[in-house]
Amino acid sequence: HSFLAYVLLTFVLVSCKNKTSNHKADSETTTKETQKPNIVFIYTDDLGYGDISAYGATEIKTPAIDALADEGIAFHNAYATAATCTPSRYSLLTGNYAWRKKGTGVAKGDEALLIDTKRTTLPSILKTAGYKTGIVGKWHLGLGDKSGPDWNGKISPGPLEIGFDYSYLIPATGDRVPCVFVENHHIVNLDPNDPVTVNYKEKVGNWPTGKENPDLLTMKPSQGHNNTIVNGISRIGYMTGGKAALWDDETIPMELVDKSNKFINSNKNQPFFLLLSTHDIHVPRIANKMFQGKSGMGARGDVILQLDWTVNEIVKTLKMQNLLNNTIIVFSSDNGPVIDDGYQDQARELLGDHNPTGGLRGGKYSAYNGGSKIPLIIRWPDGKGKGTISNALVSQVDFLSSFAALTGVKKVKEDVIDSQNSLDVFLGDNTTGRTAIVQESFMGPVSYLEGDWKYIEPIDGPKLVPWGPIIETGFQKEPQLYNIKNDPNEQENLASRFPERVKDFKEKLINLKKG
Ligand code: NG6
Ligand code: CA
Repeated sequence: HSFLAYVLLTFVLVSCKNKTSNHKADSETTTKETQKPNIVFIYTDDLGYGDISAYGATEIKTPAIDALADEGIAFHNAYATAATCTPSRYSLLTGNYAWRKKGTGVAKGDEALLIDTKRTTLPSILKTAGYKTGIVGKWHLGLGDKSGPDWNGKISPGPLEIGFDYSYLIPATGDRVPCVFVENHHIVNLDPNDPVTVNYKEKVGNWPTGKENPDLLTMKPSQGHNNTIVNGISRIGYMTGGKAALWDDETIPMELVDKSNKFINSNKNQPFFLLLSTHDIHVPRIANKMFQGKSGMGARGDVILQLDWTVNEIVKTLKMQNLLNNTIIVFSSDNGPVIDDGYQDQARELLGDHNPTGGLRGGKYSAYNGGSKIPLIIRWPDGKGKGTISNALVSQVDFLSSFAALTGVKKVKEDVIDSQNSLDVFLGDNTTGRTAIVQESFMGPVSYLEGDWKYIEPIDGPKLVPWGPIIETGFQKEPQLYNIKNDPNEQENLASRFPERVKDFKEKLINLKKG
């Protein structure tokens, strides 16, 4: 009756289903007993490998997230495909590395949809397998056709055109305009007499900006972020209009939990896939009153507690609906951590002994492991792998093919190049994992990681992220080679001692890039 029974019976069932359709009672029982497992994927923003107590943080407690690790498998050698949001999300949803497609760096807030609607996607695969598919939260993959989103009309194409049945979105990021939610094809609460205008080149309308009216700010920017002020916070990009539709920064997580709960409740009688893509812990870090000052670590710590609250709320809902024993919960992050990401929120001053990367070199944006090595927890129904740690090499790009296999989709189309079926790894049965993975840094070098070794391609550029978060980029004129088993913090460049390996990895990367 369980999830495991589902896995075993999947193929038997597929072949029996047609034959037994005249035995209605039988087939109903069978379907009920072996209903495909729901998937709730909690995708957090900028949460580092060292940011949660389940991964060794001692200065902050994240009990709800830790419970997922206690009841599931915690992966300690897991990677997002990139060190920023847009490319990592592109990979998760398409099963391909984002560097294969131009223009998939950090997307503007009025970018056109970056995923080709004809492409195979994670939600389209699950839809084929009979799932109801929903996304709630941050999108940041562009909306609309090549002229961009029609904010006051039908905003399309978007998630609904690439395989989601339902969407409730922060269109780009919390720090980018427009500061409104988009439900399916429309801005929520938009008054037609007060249309929204968005511009990423020049000021529109007469709303104050951070640059002209710093006196009006409740939180000042440290880098950029000095365009239109919404709720006392100046953002990236200019907007005017849509007053009734503006979100309230302090209740974004509650809004996202509410929409997630509604999606779960209304789809509980059939398999569903929910991608809950949190705003936390991205900037601007505006914790709800419940969490303000609670971490003792300033806003960045407070929104980690708030994220933990979100996880707890979702688990509570699944429990209440009796769905926990047939739901897979995945918890991960889109890229590594950053301390000062553009607002003076005292993240650095109040950090204390907390180490967001868990000691890894670099951070968000970086080619070093701090950029894309992230926490990944999978809680399987029926306690599969309960409480274990896996050191298998895994990449988020593999969820597409692995969930295809899990849900009985036999063939994934050829437009999916990079996603591999790693289901046995995600289940904890295979402890080796992938042979190799590729990592993308922000406007910088791409790395190739195989076994214990990591190669960073030589590209000249600034050593530190130029606008000021104090993070090493990974740019270097010379090739870099690290033994990440003996030297997990990538301190000793061994490239000149192992020229053969450098040559081999360089060629493998060239071949991979050919596709
Ligand atoms: C950067 C922003 C940063 C953040 C990032 C995207 C500045 C100075 N910095 O350009 O605050 O928004 O883009 O983050 O503007 S991500 O997690 O969505 O990739
Ligand atoms: Ca991010």
